[in-house]
Amino acid sequence: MSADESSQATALITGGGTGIGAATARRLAADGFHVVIAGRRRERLDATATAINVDFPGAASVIVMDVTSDASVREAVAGISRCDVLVNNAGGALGVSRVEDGDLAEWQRMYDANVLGTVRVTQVVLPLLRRSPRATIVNISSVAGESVYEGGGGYTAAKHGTSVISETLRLELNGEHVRVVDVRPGLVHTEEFSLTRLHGDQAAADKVYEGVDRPLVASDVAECVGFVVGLPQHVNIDTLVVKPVAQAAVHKLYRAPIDWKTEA
Ligand code: 8X3
Repeated sequence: MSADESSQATALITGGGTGIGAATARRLAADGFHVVIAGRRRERLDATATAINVDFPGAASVIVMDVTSDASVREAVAGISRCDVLVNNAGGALGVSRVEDGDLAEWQRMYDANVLGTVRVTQVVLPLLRRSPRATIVNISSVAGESVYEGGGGYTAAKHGTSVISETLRLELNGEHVRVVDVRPGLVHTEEFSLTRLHGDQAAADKVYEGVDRPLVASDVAECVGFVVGLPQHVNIDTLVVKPVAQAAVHKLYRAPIDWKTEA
């Protein structure tokens, strides 16, 4: 990062190459942040940064980071001299098996990314955040961090872990100026979430959203992140649960058209 960039408020977004992470990077860039987009896949990171830089010249840079690796996180964060906002977004779901036949390797990977990844990045970035008057940690959890459903055990266990970290950290940082926000989205139609969870089965991934009139999209969640970050520093939204209107509860999904009384 150049000297110029370090004078600008900076947001680090993990899992920033696609989906909610990429949309959040775009939203925070629009709000005047320099956004450091972190993730494993350089091509995706570059494509996202390039698109953001077209609209907000110079706003985005990329950093290759695997949140499941101590060395990778340390090396990546060593290249950052300023961080005002950390968005721990990297994570995701693998599989929909029942507890009795869940693939423990998948459970392990979900725990590593959603739980330990969040902790690992937070530990390394916290010293930078503490120097910022806008210090904010936004953890992207899920409604799976507060509810459970059949076939969701591995993911719900991991996301409960993510949410519990937010709650614990907020207690531990009490007395400091650092905000800790847990964002819990429900059904969000992104390119990769369900496809990854369902091991690349596009037809099965499409079925997740079938008939749902206006599931959330990544930019809806990004809007929520922009909102919580943009509030005055003394205002901490502890938990922000956001679902599409069609999803009244994690298992209550309306799969038919809704009369919106207005154009889409
Ligand atoms: C994704 C929401 O309902 O698939 O975080 O668990 S759900």
